[in-house]
Amino acid sequence: MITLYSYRWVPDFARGLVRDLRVRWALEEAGLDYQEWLIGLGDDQNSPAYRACQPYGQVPAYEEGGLVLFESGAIVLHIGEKSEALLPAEPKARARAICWLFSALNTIEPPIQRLAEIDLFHAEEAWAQAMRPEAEVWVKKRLSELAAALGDKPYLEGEFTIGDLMMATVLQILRHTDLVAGEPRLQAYLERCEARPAFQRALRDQLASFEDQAA
Ligand SMILES: N[C@@H](CCC(=O)N[C@@H](CS)C(=O)NCC(=O)O)C(=O)O
Repeated sequence: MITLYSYRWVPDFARGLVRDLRVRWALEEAGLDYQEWLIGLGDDQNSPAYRACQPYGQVPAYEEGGLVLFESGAIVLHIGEKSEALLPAEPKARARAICWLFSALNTIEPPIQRLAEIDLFHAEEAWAQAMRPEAEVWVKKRLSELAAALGDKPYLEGEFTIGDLMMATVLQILRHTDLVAGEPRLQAYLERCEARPAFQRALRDQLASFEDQAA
């Protein structure tokens, strides 16, 4: 049985964004069952047992038959290798899908994460207010370039892959802004990804895990 480590509770602004959602979504697309192992912020993250799974005390972590993985990109790639619903079998198409997975994590997520940290954690601080305009310029530049690469295709390579899964979850980090809406093709792309039944199940289950604990 696959075990997915995620948080028992997070503040409202993070619900639906915590990166275990990427893993839940991949598992749903692949049709694989899993069990949740919910950890608390603080002591559980810092316990030696959890650090053995995830060296930085973050989520997600993943265990399957004695294999322990961390980093959402590595986990989603591992799941992708089990299902052509996520990674095409044809070698060039497969390599392109992996290319987009890395692009989401290495080129698109860093400027988006920087802007989100300014807005969500440091909005009142002078250094953040000074940096924000430049941070937004970089996000807009990358979104515009991404929209151009997407063009009129439904997904980045035509068919849905792990590259789209990761890109959509990265774009979601901007949900507190109107920056994605500023690129209508990207907005439609994100809505297309989010309309997938597998995404809806993954989101429902992440949110339910928080609600269960609050009950
Ligand atoms: N690069 C990691 C980032 C994981 C990450 O940032 N997880 C957040 C939740 S979305 C977390 O656990 N933050 C708490 C911390 O860093 O201590 C991945 O993609 O898995």
